[in-house]
This record gives sequence, C-alpha cells and structure tokens, in this order.
Amino acid sequence: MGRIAQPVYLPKGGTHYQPISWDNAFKKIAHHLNSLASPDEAAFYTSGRTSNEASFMYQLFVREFGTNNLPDCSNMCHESSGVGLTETIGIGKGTVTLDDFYDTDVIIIMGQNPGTNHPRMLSALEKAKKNGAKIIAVNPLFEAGLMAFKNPQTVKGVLGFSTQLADLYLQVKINGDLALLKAIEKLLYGAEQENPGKVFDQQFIQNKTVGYEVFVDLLQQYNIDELAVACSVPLSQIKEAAETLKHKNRIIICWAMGITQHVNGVDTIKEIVNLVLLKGSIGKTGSGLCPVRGHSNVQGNRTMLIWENPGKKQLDKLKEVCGFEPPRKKGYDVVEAIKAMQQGKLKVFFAMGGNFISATPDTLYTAEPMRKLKLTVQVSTKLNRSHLVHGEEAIILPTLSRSDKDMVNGEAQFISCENSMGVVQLSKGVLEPISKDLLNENQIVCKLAKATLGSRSVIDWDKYADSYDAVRDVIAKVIPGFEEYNQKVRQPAGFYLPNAPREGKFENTGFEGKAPFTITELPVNKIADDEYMLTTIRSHDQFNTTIYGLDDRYRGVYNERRVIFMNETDMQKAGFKTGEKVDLFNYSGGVERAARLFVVVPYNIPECNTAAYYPETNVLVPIDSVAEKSNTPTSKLIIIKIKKHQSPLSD
Ligand SMILES: Nc1nc2c(c(=O)[nH]1)N[C@H]1C(S)=C(S)[C@@H](COP(=O)(O)OP(=O)(O)OC[C@H]3O[C@@H](n4cnc5c(=O)[nH]c(N)nc54)[C@H](O)[C@@H]3O)O[C@H]1N2
Ligand SMILES: Nc1nc2c(c(=O)[nH]1)N[C@H]1C(S)=C(S)[C@@H](COP(=O)(O)OP(=O)(O)OC[C@H]3O[C@@H](n4cnc5c(=O)[nH]c(N)nc54)[C@H](O)[C@@H]3O)O[C@H]1N2
Ligand SMILES: [Mo]
Repeated sequence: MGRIAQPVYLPKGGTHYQPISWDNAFKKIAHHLNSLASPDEAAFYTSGRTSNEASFMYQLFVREFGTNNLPDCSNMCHESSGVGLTETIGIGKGTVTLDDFYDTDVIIIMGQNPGTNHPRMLSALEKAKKNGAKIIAVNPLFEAGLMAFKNPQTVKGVLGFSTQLADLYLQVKINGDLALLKAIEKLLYGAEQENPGKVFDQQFIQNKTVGYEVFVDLLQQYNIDELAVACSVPLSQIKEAAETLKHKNRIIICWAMGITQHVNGVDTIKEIVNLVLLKGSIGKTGSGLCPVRGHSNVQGNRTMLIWENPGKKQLDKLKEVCGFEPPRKKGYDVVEAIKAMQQGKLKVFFAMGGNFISATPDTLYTAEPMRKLKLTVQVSTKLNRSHLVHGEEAIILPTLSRSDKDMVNGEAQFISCENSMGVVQLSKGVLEPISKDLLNENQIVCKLAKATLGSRSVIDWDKYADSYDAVRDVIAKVIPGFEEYNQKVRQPAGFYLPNAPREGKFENTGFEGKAPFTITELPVNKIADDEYMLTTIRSHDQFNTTIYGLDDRYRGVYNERRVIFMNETDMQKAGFKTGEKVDLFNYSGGVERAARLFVVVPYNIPECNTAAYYPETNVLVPIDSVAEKSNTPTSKLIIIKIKKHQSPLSD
C-alpha cells in the first residue's frame, strides 16, 4: 500500500536502501548533525500534517540544537496570507467561524476550487445559500464544483438535483484579482459619495481604521475602464458585483492559492482587507476574512513555532519556560533553503513529512544540490519522489499516520490540531498500524533529540516521548491561548483560540488598536506575443504530490495528467488542434526550463491564459520568481512558450 514498515538507510555510493535499527538510525543522524561546523548547516522542513504536540517538540529540538532553519510547506502555500493579514489586522489568521457562513449576506470565493480541494466547505456554502446568501466566484477557470453542487447526503442530491452555487461568476484573467478588487471598491466609493454613510460603514471606518482619506484619494485616480481591462472582467459584471455588495455588510471573503501564489499575492490580500474595512465587514457575525488552508494542521504548525522567523516575544517566552537560549538569527524558508544548498551552505536536510523535491519550484535546479548534501532524512508515511533525490547518505524513518492507532505504554493516545477557523480539536486514529516497529512523530523527535544533544540538553526528552499530556502542559505555558490545554482539548468540540479582530479589536497593528487601509499598486503582467501565462492547479484525483488517479472529473479530463488547458482562440492562432502534443518552456534568467509532451485541451479560460497540473509543471517555476515579502514561489503565474512537441533526441 506504499507504506513503510521499518527505518531504512542508504549508505554512501549505495544503490538500495537497507533496513537499519531505530537506534542506529538516530546515531547516524546525530553524528552528522554534531559534525557540522555550525547548526545553521542543517535545515528541518515540515509539511502541514504534523500534530501540535509533535510540531512543538520538533521546533524545541531544532532550536536547542541551535538553528531557526525551519522551512515549511506554508512558505509555498498561505505565507502571503500570513504576511498580508499580520500587516493589516495584526494577526496572520482568518477571522470567521463556520457559524458565520450560516448567517451572512455575501460570500466571495477567490482563487479557490472547493469542489475538489475543500469538499466539506460545499455543504456550508449550500446551507449559506439556503439561508439567503449570495455567492460570487472569482476564477479564470469556470470550476464546475463552484457552479453547481450535488450533495450526496441529501435525497435531492442523490437523485441528481444540484444547487447552483455561484450567483455571479467573475472570470478574471490570471492575477487580475487586484484590479478587480480596486474596480469594485471604486464603484462602491462612487455610490457612497452619492449616498454618504449608506454604502461604507463610516462609523467603523472612523472608530476602527486609519488611512481612509489617503486610500480613497488614490482610489479616485484609477480609471474604471482601465481597471476592467486589467482584470478582463466585463464592466457590466463588475457593476453587478458592486451592486450585490452595496447595501450589505455581512460579507465573507474566502481565498486560497489563486491569490497567494503571485508576485503581488501579499498586496492582493491587503486589498481584500481594504474592501472588508470599507464595509465594516469584520468583527461581526456573518462577516470576515477566510484564508482557506490546505494541510490538516498547517495553521497549527505555525502556532507551535514551526517558523523560520518567530517574533522576539515568542522566543523570549520559550527561553523563560524551557530554560535555554534559542537562536535569534532568522532561519531559511523554503526558497532560501534551496539557495543555501546551491551555495554549499547546507549539509544536512531533515524533513518531517512532505515531498520536498516534488513540491518545490524549479525541480532540476533544486535536485542538483540536494544530491550533494551529506545526509538527507525523511520522516514519511508513504514512499515518494523525495526518497530518490537524496544526499550522499539517506535515511527514511517510517511513522504512524493520522488514521493509525497511536499506542504508548499500552494506551491509545490522541493528538490535536488547529483548523483554518482557529479551532483546536483532538484527533485519534483507529486503524491497526501496519507494523509494531513504527514510532509516532513525537517519539522520533524526542529520541533524535536525546541522541543528538545528550547531556547538552536541559530538556527531559524521555518524559515527553511517552506523554502527549506532558507536551501539552509545556505548550500551555509557552503559546498564548493554550492555557489549560489538557482540559480544554478534551471538550467535545475543542476550543477556539483567541482572535482579537474577530471581536473587532485590532491589537498589534502598530496603529493603537486600529486597522490600517493599505496602498497597493497594480501588477504589470506583460507577456510577449508568443508567450502565455500558466497557472498550476490541482486535479480531482491528487492530494498535492500524491497522485491517486489520472482523472479530473469536474474538468472533464480522463486518464491523463499531462494536459494544458488553452483558450480556443489562442489554439487557432498557434495552429494547435485538440489533442496536439506540445512542449512547454520557461526562459526566465536565460535558463531553458522544459516540460515536454503535454496534450492541448480547449477550455473556457481567458486568452493568453493557460493552466496545467502541479507537480508535473514544477520544472517550469523559476526559483527566483517569488512573491514580494512572503517569498512564496509564484506557482500561479509562470510565463511560458508553447511549441509543437519534439523529442529532445530528434535534434
Ligand atoms: N483533494 C485535494 N484537496 C486538497 C489538496 C489537494 O491537492 N487535493 N491540497 C490541499 C492544499 S495543501 C491546499 S493549499 C489547498 C489548495 O486549494 P486551492 O487553492 O483551491 O487549489 P489549486 O488547485 O491550487 O487552485 C486554486 C484555484 O485558483 C484558480 N486560480 C488560478 N490562478 C488564479 C488567479 O490568478 N486568480 C484567481 N482568482 N484564481 C486563480 C484555479 O483555477 C483554481 O480554481 O487544497 C488542500 N486540499
Ligand atoms: N507548482 C506548484 N507547486 C506547489 C503548489 C502549487 O499549487 N503549484 N502548491 C504548494 C502547496 S500549497 C503546498 S502545501 C506544497 C505541499 O508540499 P508537501 O507538504 O511537501 O507535499 P505533500 O504532497 O503534501 O507531501 C506528501 C508526503 O507527505 C508524507 N506524509 C503524509 N502524511 C504524513 C504524516 O502524517 N506524517 C509524516 N511524517 N509524513 C506524512 C507522505 O510520505 C507523502 O508522500 O506544495 C506546494 N507546491
Ligand atoms: Mo497548501
């Protein structure tokens, strides 16, 4: 079933991984770590599945070892949301709860495909609609899962009736979102001037925000027709969106990767905040900001300090409670870690889950230095590509998955996670583990810490290895909002973490309890005549880099993943027929990046825009193409050329 049942080791020059005992595996890793010239020569990656408990212990080990090199999948995912929200509302998280969906007037869904990626959200949307909410979708692709929804759990759903989900579908061009938001704001401002106080929430603006005057002054300088062209949505539809919002203030805006993975991802998120502030749609029922996360505990990982750059306050607290001086120098994020490998500054790479080589950009650029590392270690539930692109020596440590029974000293344990809405809940596996030889992630961390740090450590690793309750007790002392963690997590529905903006309070913004309007600029997305914009997306049959099947049923694609969705006019211009075999190229920085042998599929997508699946297209994403401030690879806008397929051997 693709699961791994025992630790395995690949010696230098070896061709096969071979079984190794846990003790020897830990000794080998400890030896490599302790031989480094500096702890900063190691990096410790995390994918977003690791529980709060294991994440906390992992960062504790890494920091006591002496580095902040904690890159994580967030760096490629919602980092732009974290940055954009922290700079505006003072906390890098969303502000809505599930109940808000059931009592709202308008939900805007931007750059997100919930039909495939967040199917459980569909029931919430269906219920919202039933309660009278209008849904506006913003997406370059007409996603079937956003257009209509068949709920298999209702009689009507089973009989094939479907709810129309989106009331208005705004087909922006790739990265046209910022222009669209400004266009909507401009129209609303016009209406506000005609009817002062009837469109914007002036009281909220007065009491809770700063920078309104400057913001609207600059907004006025934009030309509405130019904004419509910049987002490529017909003005009539933008007017319809503004009309829908005009007299409503219970508004929720959701977004995901279609917004975050752009050069200006942080700015687009700030513009989403601007719109919400104008309408006073935050800190009250049925309204707010909703970045929809990916991995089950990616938000919790960050709360537990899986972060290359945590604030001074949090590190001071860690020092006070845990009794050692944590390193203060900023560590590497994902892209910085790859570059550090290229420069020979990293020698050991340790991954707590994930599939680094397949998830990261510029696959060939990244693979080359990975192969030169002294040691790569992967803690994995399943085999994947990253086990094949390894250092001189390599170790795979198997672990329990979330669905496995986690027995410690004869007792089934539970762990806990935080979801997108800031709810912390426990989770307990039920399946019999595939082998008695598996350790949970927390045990792996504690045993490795003990083997590596030995008498240097001030932490009682044995105690924590055997007791999640003990781990939760220390988390309760270090992380704000987790006081009485062990009691609260045992409540049936878990507990909400404190979230000031949800209560209409804007602490930590640097503006005395107020939220700032921020000034953004439109991106310049220029392409040459023979170039296209490519956005990389998920199909229905995958979870990130794990491909379960070759179908993408909502988009009508079967038995094939190497497809490129193209506008029909573009196909005609280029002389491509349906099913044409093509090669894709990116030439950024004077390097040729090629993804060969794709099949052209005509699709309802704006001209000059194309889409293809991740991770097959990651070879095309230039390492230097990253979002400003969040350093997230721009996986949703890669400039490509498309040529008829040629075998690389034919010339
Ligand atoms: N089944 C399944 N579920 C998953 C995952 C999975 O792989 N499979 N992955 C998980 C993870 S880690 C994450 S982060 C989430 C990802 O969830 P999503 O963000 O929904 O995933 P993507 O397929 O990357 O798609 C983004 C959507 O944005 C649109 N889009 C692309 N470019 C733009 C743009 O410029 N503007 C706008 N407005 N839209 C754009 C695409 O057409 C697509 O509908 O899903 C999580 N859930
Ligand atoms: N071009 C392009 N690139 C992208 C994206 C994109 O949209 N386009 N999306 C980005 C995003 S949003 C994300 S989140 C990243 C995902 O990046 P990753 O999180 O690194 O990738 P996954 O495919 O989710 O990792 C899957 C592997 O995790 C391991 N695993 C699963 N569950 C567990 C567990 O409980 N414990 C442990 N130890 N291991 C486990 C399994 O071995 C499995 O093979 O990819 C990013 N890369
Ligand atoms: Mo993600």
